Amino acid sequence: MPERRIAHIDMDAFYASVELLRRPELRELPVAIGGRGGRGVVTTANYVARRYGVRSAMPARKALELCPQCVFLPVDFDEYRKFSRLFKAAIATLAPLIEDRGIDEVYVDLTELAGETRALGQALKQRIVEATGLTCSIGIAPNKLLAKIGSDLEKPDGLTILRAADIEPRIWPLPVRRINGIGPKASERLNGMGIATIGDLAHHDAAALIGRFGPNYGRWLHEVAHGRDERPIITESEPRSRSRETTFERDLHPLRDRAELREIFTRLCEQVAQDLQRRRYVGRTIGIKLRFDDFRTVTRDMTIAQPTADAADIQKAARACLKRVPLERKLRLLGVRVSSLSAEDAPPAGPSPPALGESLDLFPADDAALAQSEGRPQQANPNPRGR
Ligand code: DCP
Ligand code: MG
Repeated sequence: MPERRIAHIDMDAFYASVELLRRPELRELPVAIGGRGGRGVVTTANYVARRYGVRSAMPARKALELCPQCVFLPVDFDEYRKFSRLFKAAIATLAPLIEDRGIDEVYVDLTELAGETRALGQALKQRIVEATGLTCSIGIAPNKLLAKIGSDLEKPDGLTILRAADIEPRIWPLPVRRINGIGPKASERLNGMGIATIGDLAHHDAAALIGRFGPNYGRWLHEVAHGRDERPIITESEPRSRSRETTFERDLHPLRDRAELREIFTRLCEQVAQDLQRRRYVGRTIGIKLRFDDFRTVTRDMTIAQPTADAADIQKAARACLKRVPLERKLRLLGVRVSSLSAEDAPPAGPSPPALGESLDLFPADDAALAQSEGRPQQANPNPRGR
C-alpha cells in the first residue's frame, strides 16, 4: 500500500476574512464577528484582534475588555455559506476526493494526483485565493489526524507537510489537546496523570491508558500519540445533523420569561424542520442545547421511532428532552438539533401547521411543575457529552 497523502484545508479567520473582503479599510484594525453591543459571543476574530487575546466563543463583553477599540461586525451566515461553496468548488477543480467537514474545512485525498506534495499544496492555495480572495492553511500528511494537526501549525496562510519522521520532532512536543478528539476534560485527566504533551502520551504504558480510559478510548489515545490513523476520506456530502440555536439578547428566566422562551423554542423547531424539508432529509435523534447564565452548557437528546422532518414531532421530542434538564438558572442560549439523518422516501411534505407553541406547555408553569420536571428520562438516551 503506498503511503497516502491527505490534506486538511482550513480557512484563516474565516468569517472575519469574508467580512474584510467587503470592508478592506478595516483590515489593519482588530475585528470581531458577532457579539454586537457587548451581548452574546464572538464567533471569530481576525489575527489583529487575536493579538489582544480575542478568541472564538469568547463573550463579547470580555473581548471588549481585552480590546476596547475592537470593531464588532454582525454575523452574515448567507455570505459565509456562499464563500464556503466557492472555496470547496475551487479545490474540486484540482482534487475531486473531498470530505466536507463544515463551513471552513475539508479533507482532500491527494494520493492519486501527480506532482510533488508541496507543489500540490501551493496549487490548492492558489486556486482558493483566485476563486475567493481568501487565504487558508493546509496540512498534508499520511492521514487525517496528522493533516489536521499540521494545518494548524503555521496558521495563517500556512502549508505544513508532515511525514512519519516528523512525528517525534514536530508532534510530540505539542500539548495533548491538539489532537482532534482530546477535549478539555480528557486533557485535564491526562494532565493529572502527568501527561502534558503528545510525546508524554506516546511514552505512557498502553495498558495503563486502557485501564484508565477504557478499551476504546484508551487504545485510541495510544494509537494517535504515535500518529496512527487509518480513517478513510468520506466523500459523500450527507450532513450528519441539522441544528439551529440562538443566544438571547438578554438572559431569560425559565418561569418569568416563559412566553418568550416558548416562542423562541417553537421558532427553532420550525426552522430546523424547514431546513430538513428543503433538503429532503428526515432524522431520528432530536436534541436540545441550553446554556445557562454561568455559561454551563447542557445537551440532551432522544431517539424516536419514526424519522421525521415535522416541526411538531421535533418539538414534542425536544420538549421531552427539555424536561430532563433542571431549569434553575437563567438561560443565555437555546438550540435544537436533529441528527441520525436519512433521505426522505416520501414526496416532499406540505407546509407544517403553524402556531405549535400555543397548545404546548413548554416551560413549567410553576415551582411544583419545575420541581417535577427534573430528571426522569423516558426511553431517552441520557447524553453526558457536555458539548
Ligand atoms: N466559529 C463559531 N464559533 C466558534 C468557532 C468557530 O461560530 N466557537 C465559526 C467562525 C469561524 C468559523 O466557524 O470563522 C471557522 O472556525 P475555525 O475554528 O476554523 O476558526 P477561524 O477560521 O475563524 O480561524 P482559524 O484561522 O484559526 O481557522
Ligand atoms: Mg478556520
